[in-house]
Amino acid sequence: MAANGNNGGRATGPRAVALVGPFQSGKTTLLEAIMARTGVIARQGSIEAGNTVGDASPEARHHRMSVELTAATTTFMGDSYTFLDCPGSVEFVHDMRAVLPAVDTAIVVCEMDEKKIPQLQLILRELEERKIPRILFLNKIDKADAGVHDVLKLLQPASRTKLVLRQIPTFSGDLISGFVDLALERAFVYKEHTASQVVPLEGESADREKTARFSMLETLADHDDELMEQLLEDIQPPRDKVFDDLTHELREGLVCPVLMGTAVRANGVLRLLKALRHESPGIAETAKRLGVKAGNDAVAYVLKTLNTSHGGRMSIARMLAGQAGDGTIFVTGDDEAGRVAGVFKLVGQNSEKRGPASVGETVAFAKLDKAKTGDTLSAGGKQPHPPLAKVVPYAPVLAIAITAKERKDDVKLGLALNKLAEEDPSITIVHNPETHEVVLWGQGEMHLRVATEQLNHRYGVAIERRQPSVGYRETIRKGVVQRGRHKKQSGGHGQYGDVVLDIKPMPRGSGFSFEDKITGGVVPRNYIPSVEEGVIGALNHGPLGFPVVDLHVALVDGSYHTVDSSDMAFQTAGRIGIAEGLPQCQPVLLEPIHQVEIICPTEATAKINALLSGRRGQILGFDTREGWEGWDTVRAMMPEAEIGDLIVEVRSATAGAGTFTFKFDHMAELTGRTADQIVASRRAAE
Ligand SMILES: Nc1nc2c(ncn2[C@@H]2O[C@H](COP(=O)(O)OP(=O)(O)OP(=O)(O)O)[C@@H](O)[C@H]2O)c(=O)[nH]1
Ligand SMILES: [Mg+2]
Repeated sequence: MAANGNNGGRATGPRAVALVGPFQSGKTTLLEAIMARTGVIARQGSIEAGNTVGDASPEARHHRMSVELTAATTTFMGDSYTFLDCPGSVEFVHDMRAVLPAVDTAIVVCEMDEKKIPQLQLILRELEERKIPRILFLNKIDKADAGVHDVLKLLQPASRTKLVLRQIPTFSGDLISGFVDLALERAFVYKEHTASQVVPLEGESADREKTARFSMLETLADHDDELMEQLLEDIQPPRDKVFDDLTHELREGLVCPVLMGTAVRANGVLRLLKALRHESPGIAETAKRLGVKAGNDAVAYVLKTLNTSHGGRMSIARMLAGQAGDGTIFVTGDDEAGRVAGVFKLVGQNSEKRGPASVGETVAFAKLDKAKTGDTLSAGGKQPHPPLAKVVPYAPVLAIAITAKERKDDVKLGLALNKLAEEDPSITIVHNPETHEVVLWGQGEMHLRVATEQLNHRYGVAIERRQPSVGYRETIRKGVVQRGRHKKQSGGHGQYGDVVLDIKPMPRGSGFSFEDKITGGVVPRNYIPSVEEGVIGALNHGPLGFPVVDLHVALVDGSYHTVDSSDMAFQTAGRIGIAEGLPQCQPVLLEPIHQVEIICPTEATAKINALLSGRRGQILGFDTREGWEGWDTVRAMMPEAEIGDLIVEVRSATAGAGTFTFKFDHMAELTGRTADQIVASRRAAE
């Protein structure tokens, strides 16, 4: 078929294949099975035993889940494959999203679990939008029952592309004991950790095979008129034609085939590898999809940059054109990314030094000190290659304030945080100048927990974490005219400043303004800026303990002393005027209110509404989410204090699929018990 660019044969060159799918569906176990099947490891390890190739970091082992990308290169029937095992948790989704642009195919590992369908839908969306050919691998068939017949009914709603069931299970009693491959028309029984055995296709299985094969062919015929005619005329299409169609339609993204198996026993793995070998596209198609241009000696895309614990930086990258090895100087945009000092083949955390990398290969380059996750690297040629993909991280949803446990680590912490954010752009670091807090923003509780663990394990900085402070303010409800007098006469040079301030509340959002209403020079010109400075200083800390906003202060009167007056003295007078005036102005607390937009599967909308109302949210409305069947968008106004851990509850109400964005809207008065508590705890902290 012309579509693959190499005359109908298999794709050539080293492949890159992403293992993606909902949380805990068995991706890392499947990687393990593939490594065992292709002879990289002698025996298949397990998540439970903590001895898998993937998830080898202390954080992943400890939490028994993937918390970052694992890359592993192997050979199958003479071809090289790098598998990129991505975390399934939505909190670590950026590691998956950054990998996808450069892969040839994604294997989407999923389960017969209704609860995981929205998550599956999110992942398939991403693949559909990036036009990445994808194969579903229905895992944990060992746990499935007869309900498995409804595979497509369960899974199809998650995919906008038509699914084609390539295999059907066969049973021994109630247990699934094997499968029929509908393209090969051959029956297999599963054998543990070894190739399935071919058995005669007969009896009830043969009948089911006929029906299932017919519906597979019908789906393929949607894009092949000749096949449609053959079906209508009851002609058996030749096997080669069926394979050609499967290949073509997978590569073009017209269909998404579904295979099945049991990763823990390596069942179904060989057929999956064969489907990859024969049907999935290769580097030629991927380079074309990405728009790789001629003109550079080498082009590569950085799937992930990481700083290893022994200090060096490793960049996992796929070669999309040319060749690169020791000494290659890569640029990214107009900046130098660094000079390659070591090319490594990766099998999880094992790295093996090797020669130069050529097109299609996925390797780790050492010492590209400025390469970041998602960068396009190029070498040679007149101009740097333009960026091949842009993966904008999702906005963070949860924050913690952190400090180094020991003061001496402050500088180290700053450096480590920068590295962390370069590895994982879905982390952001914000310095709050008002509270002097370092606030770490991320995608969820586990994401932030792992980030602090990494700061400790990899960078040697022990961390203390706190709730970040809410941006409370205060304002006044009525005005006052207040004198502020500063007078000190203790021998020698005295201090004298005297002002009268007219303090007035202003509408919400107007901030602060200062006005000079002095007539007749009762306060000399040159001291007026000092008065303003003193006023501003005092407003940083109002009677309730917070910065004061939305007020107008006019300097209306005062007096001075020819010898004792000074800038300092007038500053102090201004400060005293405010400090004594504000308590008489009925100060009131203001809290930030944000506009929040939550997206969730429709069945969770009622729960989300209740959740928001329970957190002092004011629902503005809800709608179906445009372009997303089965999803809603809920909009609400929410106090910042209630958004703090909102994500935790949104995720639990939506089986992990829901999320939100928020932006500041306005400040609102807060009174009553909640306000009293906030003020009391502020006082206690001072
Ligand atoms: N019964 C059964 N359990 C499986 C199978 N594959 C994986 N598991 C189990 O499912 C759990 C999750 O497996 P992982 O391989 O870590 O899943 P994952 O998709 O990599 O998880 P994340 O990367 O954290 O999303 C582990 O307890 C595995 O032992 C399978 O085929 N059958
Ligand atoms: Mg995993």
